[in-house]
Amino acid sequence: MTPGIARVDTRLVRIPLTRPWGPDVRDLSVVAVEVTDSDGGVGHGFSWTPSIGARSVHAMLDDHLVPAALGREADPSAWQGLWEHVHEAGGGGVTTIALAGIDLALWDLRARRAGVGLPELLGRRHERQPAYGSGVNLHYPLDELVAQVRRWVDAGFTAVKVKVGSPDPAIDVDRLDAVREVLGPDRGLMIDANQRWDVGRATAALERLVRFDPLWIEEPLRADDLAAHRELRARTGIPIALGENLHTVHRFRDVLDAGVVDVVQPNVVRVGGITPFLAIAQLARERGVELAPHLLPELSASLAFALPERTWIEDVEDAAFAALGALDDDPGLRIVDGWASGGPSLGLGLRFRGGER
Ligand code: SMN
Ligand code: MG
Repeated sequence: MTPGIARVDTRLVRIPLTRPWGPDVRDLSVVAVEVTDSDGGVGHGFSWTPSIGARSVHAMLDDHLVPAALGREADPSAWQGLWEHVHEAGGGGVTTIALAGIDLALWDLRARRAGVGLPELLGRRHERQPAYGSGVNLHYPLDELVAQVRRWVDAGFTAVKVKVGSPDPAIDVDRLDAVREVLGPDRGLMIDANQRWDVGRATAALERLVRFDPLWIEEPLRADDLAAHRELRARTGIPIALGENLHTVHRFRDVLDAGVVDVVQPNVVRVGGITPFLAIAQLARERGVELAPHLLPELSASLAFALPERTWIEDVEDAAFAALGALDDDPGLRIVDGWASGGPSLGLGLRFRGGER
């Protein structure tokens, strides 16, 4: 019989970024979640939010999810009941980000009980997956952007992602000119507008940026606006990537049904953990749409090693938890010459240092 959830501890951890993501984004926040089962087994998970809502996520856990979790089976099958319990506060967002902490801890516990790392628990199919260099760099002056792209080329990446959506679209053209020159014609270039455009601006911008041959345009529009995506889909042939701001399998189904997305990018924490992430990956596979997990390379790679398809891993420069010194031990992920390999030998391999209750 599966043991029950006997105890859940949560800690808010602030992690300074060595390379800030903007003038007001100088650290990341994680809520570390530790689940103890009735046999004394311990699983480690986390919720994550870069700049908005860390204390809300912490409170959602402590006030609602932890009390509702106690006594349930210490197994990821607890997910649906916990989601229904907090749904009144929203089907996705703070609720799912918080729920991820418990879901990840329960997967960690399952892998620890089995004595294996997450890729092996899920059934490893790949020793390596391709990784791309990525940066939160719209605020970088041109010389810093070019230097960053040089570092990625020197590190062996065959594809990189840069931000677009400058107030003056001519600036994006100048920046991509400089980036393409460093990359040469054969390396892949992804561009990410982080929801900054409306349909008119996106159409005009993409007409000018199409000559840089982007592998995808990411979040050209507000992620919530399905009608706008339908319009833009009819106006550009550039593949559209989105998903880092969708929170449920239902919203992923909506964008897939509408035919407006070429690459789906669930963030494993924002969607509520591994349980819903696997359902979204399955759905994308059924629809023949590419999957590229958003951020969190240590965890995303563990999942990608067990998926049947080739899957891009996003490596935001100097932002991996291990590189930021946030972890108790080495999660085992290696990113070398544009390939992610390795992975944790036990559980998720992600136990965070420090933090406050
Ligand atoms: C991004 C989003 C949130 C935090 C860092 C970076 C970005 C990406 O949109 O896709 O990398
Ligand atoms: Mg993005």
